[in-house]
Amino acid sequence: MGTSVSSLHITFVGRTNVGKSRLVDCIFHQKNCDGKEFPGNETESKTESVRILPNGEITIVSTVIVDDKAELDLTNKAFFNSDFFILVLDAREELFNIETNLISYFQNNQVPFLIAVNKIEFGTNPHLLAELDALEVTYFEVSCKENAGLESFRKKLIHLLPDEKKIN
Ligand SMILES: Nc1nc2c(ncn2[C@@H]2O[C@H](COP(=O)(O)OP(=O)(O)OP(=O)(O)O)[C@@H](O)[C@H]2O)c(=O)[nH]1
Ligand SMILES: [Mg+2]
Repeated sequence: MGTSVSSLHITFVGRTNVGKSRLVDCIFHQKNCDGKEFPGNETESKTESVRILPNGEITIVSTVIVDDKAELDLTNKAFFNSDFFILVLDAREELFNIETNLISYFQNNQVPFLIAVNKIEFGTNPHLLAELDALEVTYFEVSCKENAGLESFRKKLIHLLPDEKKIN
């Protein structure tokens, strides 16, 4: 049984256009995973409050954009202050340095994180999966557009949330 705390902060991080905002919608608002088009393409990182479970406490969810030239900025306290990270990848791509560096950072600092490999209806790049396997990370293959893999992803996320912050 967890104590109820209102400060859980989850950060969705990934390149622009990978589907971070849509994944937030699917996981927390249970919308926009219905095959319809979704406008997408914001240009700024943002933060909102959601309820992760019915009657749950407020959870803060941020989406943070990284690009291929981004460096891992360890002085960015606001970013690293998060309780849980979700790295969102496009199933057609391979890892960029920033993503590999983020994964190493999470692993070396025992930061809880999950990886969502999104847009799998286009086919998944076998090199990407080989890279993820080599790094021994847990990843979920999902499609926000086709509503695939999202329920298992959501269950795993809730299961992995830090114990002391877990919602009753
Ligand atoms: N085909 C397909 N399109 C998707 C999927 N998930 C998201 N999209 C589309 O990809 C585009 C970008 O989605 P967003 O959720 O806005 O991506 P984002 O990572 O938040 O983008 P930024 O905020 O610009 O960094 C939108 O047109 C979405 O509808 C998916 O699983 N399949
Ligand atoms: Mg977005």
